[in-house]
Amino acid sequence: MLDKYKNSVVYQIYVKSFCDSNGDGIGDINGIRSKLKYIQSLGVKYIWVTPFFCSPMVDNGYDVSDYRNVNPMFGTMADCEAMIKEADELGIGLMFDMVFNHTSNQHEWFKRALAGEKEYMDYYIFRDEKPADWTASFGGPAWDYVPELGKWYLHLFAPEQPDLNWENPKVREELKEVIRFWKAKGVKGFRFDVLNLISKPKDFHTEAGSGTRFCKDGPRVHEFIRELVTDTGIEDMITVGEMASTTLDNSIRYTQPQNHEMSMCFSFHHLKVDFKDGNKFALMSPNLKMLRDYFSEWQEKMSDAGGWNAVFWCNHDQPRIVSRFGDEGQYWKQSAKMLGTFVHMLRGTPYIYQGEELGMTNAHFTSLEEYRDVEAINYYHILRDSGSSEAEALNVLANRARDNSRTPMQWNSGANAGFTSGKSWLGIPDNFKTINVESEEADADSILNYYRKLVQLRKDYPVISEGAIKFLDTGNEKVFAYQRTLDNDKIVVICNFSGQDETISGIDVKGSILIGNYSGSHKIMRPYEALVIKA
Ligand code: TEU
Ligand code: CA
Repeated sequence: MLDKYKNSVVYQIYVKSFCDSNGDGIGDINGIRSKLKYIQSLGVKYIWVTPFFCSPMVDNGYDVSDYRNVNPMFGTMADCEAMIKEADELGIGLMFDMVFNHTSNQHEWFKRALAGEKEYMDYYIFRDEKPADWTASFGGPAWDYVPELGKWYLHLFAPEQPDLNWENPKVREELKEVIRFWKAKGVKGFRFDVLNLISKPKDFHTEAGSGTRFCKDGPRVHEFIRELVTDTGIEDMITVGEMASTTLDNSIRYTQPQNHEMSMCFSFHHLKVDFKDGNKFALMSPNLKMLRDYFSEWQEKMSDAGGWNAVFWCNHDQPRIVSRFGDEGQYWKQSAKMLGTFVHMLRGTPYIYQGEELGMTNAHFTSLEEYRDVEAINYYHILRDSGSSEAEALNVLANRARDNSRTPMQWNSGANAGFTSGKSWLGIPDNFKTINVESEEADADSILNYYRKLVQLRKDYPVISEGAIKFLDTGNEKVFAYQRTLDNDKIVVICNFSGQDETISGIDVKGSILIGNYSGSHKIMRPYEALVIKA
């Protein structure tokens, strides 16, 4: 069953920013339907659609107020059913995004809890006393007081996102019903939001600190996931758990097929190598040694243990990778292709985030008013309150804000990049005039056409989809290399993560070039050069 995914690639769509079909400046389901043929042309097998369910949109849909109804902002249930059907006819399975760690505070369950109904108070995590001064992911306290009840409730994210109490069997049954509902409608897989936070510690740590840190990989997390998967019969579907700050040992357990938990999981250690002192909102250049060591350890040990990685650079929470680890200037095309090659030749299931296949960049916003994300706006004020100047705070946001990945998909060089005929909910970087689907379709050497080749190689070569992996020593910290082997087949992947010529040693492989981002091959690795050699 897992094998179905070993040669697949998943395309992630952030609904609000993909394509607007009705001119209100907001992406929607019918916009996705209008682009299904484009998505099919990439060669991907699944589409992960971020939440479009009823929500007050405090966290852009990750605050769900009704799991079984479509937010009118994005369309109707009929539109949703048509999207599932039309994608299926094109051989593409839909993966819906289940936010089961918390609901919106506008969910019926939380409203009834606030009204003092004991049954529904037990759907959430209320305490008479505040257990500790935990901080929430978006800043501020993680425990909020409800005077009418004389109790505190836990929210690891925004105050409008109260955490669900998974210890309560009624909560688990409610969520299983949601899965069964969408499975019956033909959904082919699920992404589970912050899945490793659902099992809270028996006794809440009293020390202060990040609430998430105290709740990750909790005591019953594996039991709860296995129960959710087996009771809803989704073992044979593609499932992926987003695992905030998880460990390698847990990732192995989450994804070993015999455990009936997830097909695969997202971990984020590779996207923290530019966090100064582990702080997302403190800038430093990426530590390439840490980056390589992370991939080497996780890829090899997950492979040895029979686990399975989701492999990716981008999503709707992360800055654009070409701006972050690549180059927006002279080596824009080469660096975007190198980053794509590095991920797509790895062992695991690759994810392409909308616009990554074009080399879309960060937003380059220059004022707070341009930002929309709750996390970005909160941290602007946190930075200013802790002494940063406006310019320093805006520079941090320009590099780290989640809005960077949420600017509209750039379809063409026309008004609003072809995203909407109205006023876009979020700004669009000026480079849409050259970085867009239409111009890259016309360029045989574009990043778009290079990504199409990467996706096809995974289908054509079992050594890529199934092979063992071993990282190689290049004698140069800025140049990563690994080999993939399967029976007598072997490929060697060499990627230069720097913008300079780099020499390597110790790698002497003869063979044909399967794919590369420069013509021919040289003794040295050119700036951001990627080379895949079929030995
Ligand atoms: O993200 C989980 C999470 O930890 C994010 O806060 C992310 O790691 C962080 O923003 C990176 O700096 C998931 C969803 O992907 C995110 O969009 C939601 O805001 C969050 O959960 C709460 O549902
Ligand atoms: Ca719309």
